Amino acid sequence: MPSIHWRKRPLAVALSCIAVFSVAIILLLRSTGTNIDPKRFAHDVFRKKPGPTAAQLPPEDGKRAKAALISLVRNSEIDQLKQSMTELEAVFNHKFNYPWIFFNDEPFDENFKKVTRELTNAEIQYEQIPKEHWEVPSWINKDLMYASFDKLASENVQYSKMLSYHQMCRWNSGMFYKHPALDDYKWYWRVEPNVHFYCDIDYDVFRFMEKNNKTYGFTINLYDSPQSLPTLWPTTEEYIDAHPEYLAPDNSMEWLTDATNRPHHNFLAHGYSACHFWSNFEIADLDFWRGDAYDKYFEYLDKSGGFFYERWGDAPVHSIGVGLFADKSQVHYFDDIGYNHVPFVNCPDLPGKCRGCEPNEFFRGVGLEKENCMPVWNKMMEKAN
Ligand SMILES: Nc1nc2c(ncn2[C@@H]2O[C@H](COP(=O)(O)OP(=O)(O)OP(=O)(O)O)[C@@H](O)[C@H]2O)c(=O)[nH]1
Ligand SMILES: [Mg+2]
Repeated sequence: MPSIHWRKRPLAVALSCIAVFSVAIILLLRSTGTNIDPKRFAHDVFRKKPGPTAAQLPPEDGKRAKAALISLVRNSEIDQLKQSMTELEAVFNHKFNYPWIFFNDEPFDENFKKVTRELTNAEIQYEQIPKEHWEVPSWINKDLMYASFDKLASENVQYSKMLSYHQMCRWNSGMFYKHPALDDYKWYWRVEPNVHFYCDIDYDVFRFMEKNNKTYGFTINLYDSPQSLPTLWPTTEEYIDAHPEYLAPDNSMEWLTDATNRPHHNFLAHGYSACHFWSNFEIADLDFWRGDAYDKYFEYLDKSGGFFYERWGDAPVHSIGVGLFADKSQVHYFDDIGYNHVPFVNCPDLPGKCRGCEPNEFFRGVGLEKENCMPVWNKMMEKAN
C-alpha cells in the first residue's frame, strides 16, 4: 500500500499549491478591482444611490398582492396606450408581472389585442362593460340633459357636450369596481393612454399599500373647474347629513373645504375647495369603493343626476369620497413615482432613477402653477403630523 501512498502525495501537494496560488491570484485581482464584472459594478453603484426605504423594499417572501393594472380605453387609442404600457412595464411591471385588465364599452379588436400582448409577459384580460353599467340611466331626463350640455358649454366646461365623457366619468366614479372581472382583486393601478412614467420603481407598490394600511395613492393634486360641479358639494352635504356615521374620524375635510387658497373656487363650488386627486393615476383599494360609505354615496349622487346635468368628474367624486370616508393617514402621496398626463407632472428628485422630467416640475405650458392644490394638502398633513 505504501507505493500508492507515495504516488498520491505529489498529486496532493500539486493540488494544494494550485489552490493556494488561485486564492492568492483572486485576492490580488480583487484588491486591484480588475475582476469586477462591469455590469455588476454598474449595478452596485446604482444601488448605492437613494432608493426605497426599507419598508418599501420588495418582500423576501415573494408574495404578491391581489392586484391588477387596469385601463378603460378605446380601440382607437392603441398607440397612446402602447406608450403608457411600455413605460409602466419598463419602470415597474416587468419586475412584478401584475396582470393587465382592459375595459371598453365596445369589444376590443384584434389589433388592440395583438399590440398589447407584445408589450408584457403578464396575463391580459379584455373586458367589455355591461350595457347597464354604461348607458345613461333611466331616471335621466334627456331633454334636460342636452339643455344642460349647452349651458355647461357656454361656461367653457371642457368636454361637456360629449355624452361619452359623462358616461366615462360616471363609470369611473361608481361602476368600474362592480365589474365582475375585478371580483377577485383587492388592489388596482389605473392607467390611461398617453401618460408617462419617468422613474424606476423597485418595490411592490401594492404590497406597500397593504403593509402600510393605505387606501388610496395619488401623484397629482389639482383644482377642478368649479363650473363643472356646482351642486356636487351641496349634494354631498345632504348625504353626510343623512349618514354622519360614515365620516372617518380623521377625515380630510380641511382640504375639501379650504377657502383660503382659491376662495372664488370655493364660492362657485358652494363650499367645496375643488381640490382633487387627479384620478387618471390611482393606486387604490377596491374594497374602499365597494364599502357602504362610498358605494351608497355614489348611488346618492347618481340618483341626483349630476353626472349628466352637470359634468361631475370621477376625480372630484373619488376625492371627496376618500377625503370624507377614509382617514387622511390612509391616503398616500407617491412622491417617488414620476408621472405625466398632459399638462401636469409629478417629478421626484431621485438622481439616477428618473429620465425625462425635471425634479419638482409640476406642469408643462404656461401659468398653471395656481392649479396645484398640493400646498393645501401639505398644510393639512403638516398639522396632522
Ligand atoms: N372605451 C372607452 N374609453 C373611454 C371613453 N371615453 C373615455 N375613455 C377612456 O377614459 C379615460 C379618460 O378619458 P380621457 O378622454 O383621457 O379624459 P381626460 O383625461 O379627462 O381628458 P384628456 O385631458 O383629453 O386626456 C381614458 O383612458 C380614455 O381612454 C369611451 O367612450 N369609451
Ligand atoms: Mg386622459
